[in-house]
Amino acid sequence: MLSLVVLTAACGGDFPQSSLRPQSDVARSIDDLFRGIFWLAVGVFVVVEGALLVAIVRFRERPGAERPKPVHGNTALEVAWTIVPAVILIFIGVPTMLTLWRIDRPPQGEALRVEVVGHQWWWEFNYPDLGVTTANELHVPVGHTVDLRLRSDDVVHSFWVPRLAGKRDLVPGRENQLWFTVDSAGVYPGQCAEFCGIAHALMRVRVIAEEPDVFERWAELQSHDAVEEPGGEALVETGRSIFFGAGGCISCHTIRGTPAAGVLGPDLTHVGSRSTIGAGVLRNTPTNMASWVKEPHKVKKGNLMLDMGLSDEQARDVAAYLGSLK
Ligand code: HEC
Ligand SMILES: [Cu+2]
Repeated sequence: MLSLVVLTAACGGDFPQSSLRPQSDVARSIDDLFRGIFWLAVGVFVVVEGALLVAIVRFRERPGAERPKPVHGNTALEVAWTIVPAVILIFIGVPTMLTLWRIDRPPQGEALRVEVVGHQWWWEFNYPDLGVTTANELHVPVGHTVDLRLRSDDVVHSFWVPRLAGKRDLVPGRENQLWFTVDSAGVYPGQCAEFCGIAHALMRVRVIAEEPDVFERWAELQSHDAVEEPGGEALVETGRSIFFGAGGCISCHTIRGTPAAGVLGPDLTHVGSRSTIGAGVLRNTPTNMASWVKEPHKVKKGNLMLDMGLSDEQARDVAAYLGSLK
């Protein structure tokens, strides 16, 4: 009894990354397929194990019983156990192929195009029709199909948000496609699902699904250049001058509307509006931002950002500047 309690305790909870709680059209068709095959398998299990139990009980050896007659060469039996599994395979194969074709064809109707670029170890998202570039947090409108075009900048990665779709690889030199339509607003976590180097386990992604009007407001804000309000807070001012000067940050990062145009790291134009830092390893708070810019490798081992040797004060000021980029 106690062990049962312990065992089933693992089954409670929210399961934000369970493919058994689908939240999109594509995820649901995969889940339907899974459930159909699962119940078919349960049927096969019950029949086979039932027959086994009957055989064990009815035909077990009894004192004085005759030796049983061998079934070798029984044509009817052999034909039956060839045909029955073939029929079962048809019941598995046909729905599987239909589902694969359905999710493999291009999205039907209007779809929002997003280019997804995999980098060691973060995600770049470009919305070519909206003029938006962001990282690690993919905003999508609820009820609208999104058409993801996936590429890689370095090695093979795999985009996997279990509640929204199956895995899709990002392969250098080719473009893959993945689409889905999210059912309801919420945050759907996922992660890279193809080993891609030392920080692979820390290459997380969040899909933030919003009602269309909320999404439109977000896209509108994100499409603007960074707002460099003159005469901001003193910390922000100092932070900005470190970012564009001694910090050396502009060799790798872009802040649209400023001279910063580096492309090795995530676009930071609106980094203050993201909820996490470093592909989901930290919540985006001033303190966390300061520890990230001061010692990125303490936070995320092996990542490709350079430690620019900032002091605690400099890191705090740069964090204040980045936090102001909403
Ligand atoms: C050698 C190139 C390089 C330099 C120089 C560099 N960075 Fe980065 N930065 C990166 C890379 C690559 C990442 C992505 C790390 C990851 O998540 O794996 C990153 C990530 C970040 C992030 C997190 C962004 C997000 O959305 O998760 C911030 C903030 C940041 N850098 C700020 C800075 C600041 C401030 C400086 C200057 C002190 C700086 N960077 C210097 C390459 C660089
Ligand atoms: Cu990976």
